[in-house]
Amino acid sequence: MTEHAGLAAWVKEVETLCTPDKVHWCDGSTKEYDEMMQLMVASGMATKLDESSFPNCYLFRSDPSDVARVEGRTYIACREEENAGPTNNWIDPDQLKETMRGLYQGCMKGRTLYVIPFSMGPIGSPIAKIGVQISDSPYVVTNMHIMTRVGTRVLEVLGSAGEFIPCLHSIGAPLEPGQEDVPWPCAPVEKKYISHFPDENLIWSYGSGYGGNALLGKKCLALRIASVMARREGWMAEHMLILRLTNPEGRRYHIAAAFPSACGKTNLAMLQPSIPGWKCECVGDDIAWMKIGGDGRLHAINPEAGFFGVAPGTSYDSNPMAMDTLKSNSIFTNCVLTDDNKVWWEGMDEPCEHGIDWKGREWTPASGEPGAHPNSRFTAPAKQCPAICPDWEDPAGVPIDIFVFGGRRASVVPLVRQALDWDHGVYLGASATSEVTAAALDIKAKLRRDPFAMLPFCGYHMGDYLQHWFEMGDKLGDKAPKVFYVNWFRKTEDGRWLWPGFGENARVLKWMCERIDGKVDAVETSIGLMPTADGLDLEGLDIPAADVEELLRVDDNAWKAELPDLREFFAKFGDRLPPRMQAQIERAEQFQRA
Ligand code: OXD
Ligand code: MN
Repeated sequence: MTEHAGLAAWVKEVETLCTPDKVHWCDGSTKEYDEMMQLMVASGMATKLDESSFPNCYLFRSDPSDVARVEGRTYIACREEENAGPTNNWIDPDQLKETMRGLYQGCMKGRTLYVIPFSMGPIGSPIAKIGVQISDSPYVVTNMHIMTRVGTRVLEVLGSAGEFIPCLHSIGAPLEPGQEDVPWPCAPVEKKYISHFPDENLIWSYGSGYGGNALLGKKCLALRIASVMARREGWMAEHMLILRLTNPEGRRYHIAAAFPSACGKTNLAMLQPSIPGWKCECVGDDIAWMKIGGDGRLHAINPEAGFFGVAPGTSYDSNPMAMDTLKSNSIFTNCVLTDDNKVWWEGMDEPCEHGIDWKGREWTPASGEPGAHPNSRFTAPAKQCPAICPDWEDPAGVPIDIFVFGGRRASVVPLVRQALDWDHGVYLGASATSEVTAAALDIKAKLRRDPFAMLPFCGYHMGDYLQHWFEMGDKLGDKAPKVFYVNWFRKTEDGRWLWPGFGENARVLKWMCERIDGKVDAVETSIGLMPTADGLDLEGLDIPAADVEELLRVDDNAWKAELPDLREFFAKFGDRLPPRMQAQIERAEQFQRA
């Protein structure tokens, strides 16, 4: 319970509206977690995995209609429609609340209302924020235990009058007396709403139990609502991993990097450098909150406490650190259950001959469908990562030296380039594109523009967001991080990867570090500063010189061909497109015309 009158009143109000059978205030303890898991095993929602291989791990299967974030049902309900901008769905907040109140009416009947006090960021950090989620899903409670800092300590910090962000969540599946429950209750898609009321720091989610729709600390609070707060208060909430790189002399560099989904963000966050003497440690894999510190530099914290990673493709080969993180105390959702009670997914090191697929059906490789859903996930405690940075919970955060943007592009975009200056860097972040699938080289129609990888996560007008980036640069002055753009995914015409990626990406990060220390020269081109022929450390890497040349080639004609589409994209922002962005587009056009 709480001494906070505002919180107590809100919980009471929700209780009256949603009419649960019981109310449970979460204390965040291991006992609570274990009891909740036992409850879910007993109800058939969870399967306990083999204790010797996956100690304290559980598998869940979602309803086949509830497997990912639903961007089409995600709303930014600010007062004025124009403040949501062209990249968000908008509904008038009063109208949306009326619709949702109708849905919430009696929606927790037959269920328990859980009150989950949580901190995004180390409890008490000046950069952290407190949220309180109400949910009727025990699955959500256990995931929140891993992904955030939950419990009584948070209520203590909140005290009797502290500020918190209310996050109301219901799976939208009331139980009538005598009605049998299903393993994954949820509402049909047309009744799902993931709603944000940024003018009052409020989140209402209804109908889904999955990931970012339901674990409201993550995308809803830490990105959509926080991005609005950050603009208001002069800081940054970004869809970025954070890592620390240490060179052989012991000098540390902190990198924050934004990539759209499916570009290997978690892999980069847990990179194990292939180059001798360099060490990489993970601070966070998805979200960075950054504030200007007393030293004038930008300091970043990871507001989360766990990883909610995409399982397929994760293996000892691609990401040994993630594999070692998830082997205990973790939750798996929509993976294959093997005959010996372990989990499996496509791309894991060993093949699986037989098991139960994510839909609960018998599965073999001959089934003709993936056994694990492509968006199947592991929820694992960050502190279990062998490569976790010892300072990952430092309340003051780590000082950021380098920003990296990127996307998945088979052609055109070189392996790495450095922005000419801050404004050019903002332009690079804003013009980020990625292929939705890398299956073919003919990619024109499949490109998704995803500025700063924030397209689904920016809680306000993207034009204003770009302006905020320019203004942060002005405040940071010469202490601003240097900006780079990478593309690990270049292919030859016949579809061969040009760059080995994974641990070898450290070579590219090393070049960035040497650039900021003034140790290596760069060649100025129309698209930015490129490595010289011998700029990248390729020692010990068996890569043909012609491939390196291709990876660093600037094809002015190809860049020129990209510009009309880019201009069209930015035109959507209308008069909210910052003049400084306009100037960058014109600069690019002039270069490409020359
Ligand atoms: C995520 C995403 O789940 O970006 O992190 O979609
Ligand atoms: Mn993400």
